[in-house]
Amino acid sequence: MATAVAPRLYKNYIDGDWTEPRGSGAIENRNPANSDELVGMFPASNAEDVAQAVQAAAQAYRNWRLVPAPKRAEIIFRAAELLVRRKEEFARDMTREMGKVLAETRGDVQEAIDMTYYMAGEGRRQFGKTTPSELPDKAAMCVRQPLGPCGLITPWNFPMAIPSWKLMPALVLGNTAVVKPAQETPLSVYNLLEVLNEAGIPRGVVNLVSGAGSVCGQALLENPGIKALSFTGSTEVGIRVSEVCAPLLRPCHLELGGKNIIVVMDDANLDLAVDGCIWGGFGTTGQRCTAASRVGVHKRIYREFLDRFVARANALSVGDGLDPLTDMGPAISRKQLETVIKYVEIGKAEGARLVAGGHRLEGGKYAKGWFHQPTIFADVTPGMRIAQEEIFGPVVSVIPIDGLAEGIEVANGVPYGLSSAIYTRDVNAAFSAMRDLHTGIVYVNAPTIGAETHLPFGGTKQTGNGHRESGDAALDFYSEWKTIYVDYSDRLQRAQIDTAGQIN
Ligand code: UN1
Repeated sequence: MATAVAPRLYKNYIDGDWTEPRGSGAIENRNPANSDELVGMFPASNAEDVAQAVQAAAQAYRNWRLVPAPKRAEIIFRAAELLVRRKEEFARDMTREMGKVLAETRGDVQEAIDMTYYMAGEGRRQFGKTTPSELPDKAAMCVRQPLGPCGLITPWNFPMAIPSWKLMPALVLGNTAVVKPAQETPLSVYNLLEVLNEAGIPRGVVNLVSGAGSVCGQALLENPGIKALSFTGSTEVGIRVSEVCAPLLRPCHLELGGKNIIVVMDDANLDLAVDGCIWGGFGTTGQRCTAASRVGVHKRIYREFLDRFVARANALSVGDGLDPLTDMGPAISRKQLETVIKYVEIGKAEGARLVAGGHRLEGGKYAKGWFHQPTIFADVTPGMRIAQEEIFGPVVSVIPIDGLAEGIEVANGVPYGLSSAIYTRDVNAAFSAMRDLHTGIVYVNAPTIGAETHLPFGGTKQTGNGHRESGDAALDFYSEWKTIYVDYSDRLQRAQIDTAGQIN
């Protein structure tokens, strides 16, 4: 049944006010588990809205950069406390707009809480360096300084966690920000900004403009007032983002695709490995950049592993993420579901053996949503498209391997390098894998998902452009070093030329 009450109309958040968009029209936010449910109507912001938000961020930057970092941190700390208080409400909102199960949306809000507390702590840890100068009566030091208004373009799969990864380090360092959320999941970013507002963030320090990537995202990207840009999304769009940033010489952080693998060795604890492959492959309906979309299994245990893996996948309960009995929710959209269906066809045509799932779920409780069965292909060869390309859905390719060397070769033989994992009880194999897996994140005896906020997050090769977010690595992206020399000798001292400080 269609919603009877008028849907709530959301606004942008610009210069401390919930602001009517200038762009005409609005974008529907519908529940992917039930397309009849309209979660809300969100602004279809245009370049004018974006310009207004960037202007507010530029204006606010003048004062915010001068607020002492521990004071900035107090506001961020209060925001974390408000997130704790509203966790359940925000998790429910997120399941309704994004589809993943409640346990996972609670985890997503928790990840935002963790990052917010962590960055609040950083407010009292903005240590620079001091070092003796090579000349007498001269001091030398360096301090972090903020960059200015940052443009943050965030994805739909971690609708609150990833925006917090970008926002909190930017803010604590004294930057201001304009956030453009994915058009599928603006409500979670709206909720995040609501708590920052309530926590007392000054006007203009954070701004939110909702809209389509092609209009609103593009305008944010092209606005010269933006001094640093962070984008999480596809490799294809990421390349375009970096092309726009390059001639502006604007720092740009990209977090892009993945084709992550779990390598299961013949000495692995098989129950543990199967648990990990189910969680890594089908958690978040496979819609994580870190999802384990490939599993490389040692030939000696291949059959046994496959039997157990298939049985567990078939037993997963697919449905509405708000139902506590659901293990796996829908795809985010019809388009994403169509991509999954397309790749299942590709896999079959390539000669991979379909051993679980393979179909869209329709009718009954599935009639109004974008549901797909957990799907496993066996006997996949490493060069097949289903083993090379990011699918972003519940499809796992199982590849037989004959030992560690081949496992690592297969693992590294893809264009991406985000996350990888190995299950083994052999310490030599584990340490070799830790050294040789060419990914930004490596797990031993745990699946490819589950990164924690206080460590660097990001990947090699086509997964990014060398930067990392999360952890203290985030501080490096959202600041630049300023080196300061103070000469208190009262005379001209020439570095590298004068030798007054020399012994002898
Ligand atoms: C993503 O998939 O884009 O490590 C982020 C994880 C989560 C974050 C995933 N903490 O799986």
